[in-house]
Amino acid sequence: KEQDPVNYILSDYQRHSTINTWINDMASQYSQASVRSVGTSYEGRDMRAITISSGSGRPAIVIDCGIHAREWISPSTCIYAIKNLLERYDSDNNVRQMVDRYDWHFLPVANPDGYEYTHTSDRMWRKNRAPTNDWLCPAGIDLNRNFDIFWGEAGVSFDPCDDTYPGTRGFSEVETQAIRDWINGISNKKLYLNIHSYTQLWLTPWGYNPNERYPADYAEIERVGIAAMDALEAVNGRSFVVGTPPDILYEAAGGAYDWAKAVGGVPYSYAPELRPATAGEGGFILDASNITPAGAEVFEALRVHSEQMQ
Ligand code: ING
Ligand code: ZN
Repeated sequence: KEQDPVNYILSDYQRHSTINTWINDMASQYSQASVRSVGTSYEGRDMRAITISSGSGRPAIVIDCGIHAREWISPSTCIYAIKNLLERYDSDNNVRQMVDRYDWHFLPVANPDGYEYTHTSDRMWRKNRAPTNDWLCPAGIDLNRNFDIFWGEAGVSFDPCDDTYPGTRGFSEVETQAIRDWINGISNKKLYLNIHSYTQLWLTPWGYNPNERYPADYAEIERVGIAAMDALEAVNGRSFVVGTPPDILYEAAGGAYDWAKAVGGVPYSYAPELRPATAGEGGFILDASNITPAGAEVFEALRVHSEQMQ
């Protein structure tokens, strides 16, 4: 693993420090890649992002993974995309087009404290590890309920012991502040993905909006999403459903992708739920043999997004 971190990286789910080291390795190996720190988690971990760009003035695609700690297939899929965009740039015309058309910004582990906690203490942890005001449940805010967009209005519990505890106010957490500032610092954004697992959905906006059921440009968001899911399904035969959380899952306010579209100004914004389809297949605890096939099918969806967005 020390000798060949580049090929080791997709063989299993990796620890946060291994992923951060790998990000630096990729940036030192490939001229199109550059690293930046977007912030520091509550427990002091570096939230490290990577940008892939072959020129200047391109529109941007922004993708974060692992905002929920236990959804391990999400960070591995970000890693797959970074690796393939860089390694296939010279040999694959489709990949070259993806990189020549867009600047790609990835944050592979958006919740590093929670992610490490799922490796060391509780595999089913979802939230971050910052303190609450409840001595019975002294830590854990749901970062995907903590964005300041209809904060706390739906799909949350104000009991700090619960998985959907949204904190005491929008953007109370250093991790959501860092994600917000990272997105705000990128210009000309076209696509934002906030990647989760599981149940095989490609969620469209809005997760919650008391003023309108669908954004005004919903038909276009749905069109590209369906085209991307046709390509995803063609890779390994797994089907994904496109739709809004209130229509096909449950409504929830304070989510990253609602904020990215409504306030961050990103026109195409989705919250994918990756494999598996069901709890019976493992749910959040998905065998590592899924890393490469899940990465490959999502990569095809990314290719179609990059080709079809107007
Ligand atoms: N699912 C998402 C969640 O945060 C979601 C689904 C995303 C709903 C965005 C509404 C808005 O609950 C998982 N698995 O976390
Ligand atoms: Zn999630």
